[in-house]
Amino acid sequence: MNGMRRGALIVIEGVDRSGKSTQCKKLVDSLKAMSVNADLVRFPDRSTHIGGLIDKYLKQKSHLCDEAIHLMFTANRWEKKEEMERLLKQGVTLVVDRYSFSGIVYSSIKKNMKLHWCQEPENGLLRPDLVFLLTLSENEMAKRPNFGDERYENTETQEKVAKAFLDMSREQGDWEVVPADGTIEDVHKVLLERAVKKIAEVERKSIRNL
Ligand code: DGP
Ligand code: NA
Ligand code: NA
Repeated sequence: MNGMRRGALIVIEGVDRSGKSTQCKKLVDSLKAMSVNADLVRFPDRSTHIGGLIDKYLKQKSHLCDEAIHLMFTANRWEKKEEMERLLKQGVTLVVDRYSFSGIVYSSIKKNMKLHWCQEPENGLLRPDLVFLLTLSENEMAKRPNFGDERYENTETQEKVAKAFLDMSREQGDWEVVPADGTIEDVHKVLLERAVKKIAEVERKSIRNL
């Protein structure tokens, strides 16, 4: 590497309504306030052509078979890879609202979709330096019933998603499971502290792939 410090790739994962989007925004804001160069990325990115197809699928305005939509979500990450890598190399820390792990989890809980098959097209995307998995207790999940009308927004799916994320967290390094029942501020403090440490740790390390 040249003398430049690279940014860190930090991902936040979790079930719907676990507070990911709120925490991602707060993390970026706090990092910026500390003069850390940081940016928010979110998946799916519904603003691209592929993202538009995903949006229609999620709003149940179109049908796609499980394999086809899986590859759409993956392609939506691939189409951002070059830009993300360029920003990281320029020293920008990226805070990412959902990533490949959502891709693998939301697909592999479907009947006839094998975990290995779901994992394969994610290989070669940028490997996060740190993944926060926000978890909710069953009690707290029941208290956040404000589902919208989108495809996966139902209790049965979300329970499967929560379990699949936890199973996945046991097999990976660089994951931090963060109980997210607490207040927005409490959760934020934990994320900020870990993120700041990680940013310093990886600034001279090379960027890896999944
Ligand atoms: P969000 O905008 O974060 O609320 O995500 C929209 C929905 O899409 C949410 O229910 C989770 C789901 N989702 C996110 N990423 C993927 C993915 O890569 N694959 C699949 N199948 N679903 C995903
Ligand atoms: Na959602
Ligand atoms: Na399956």
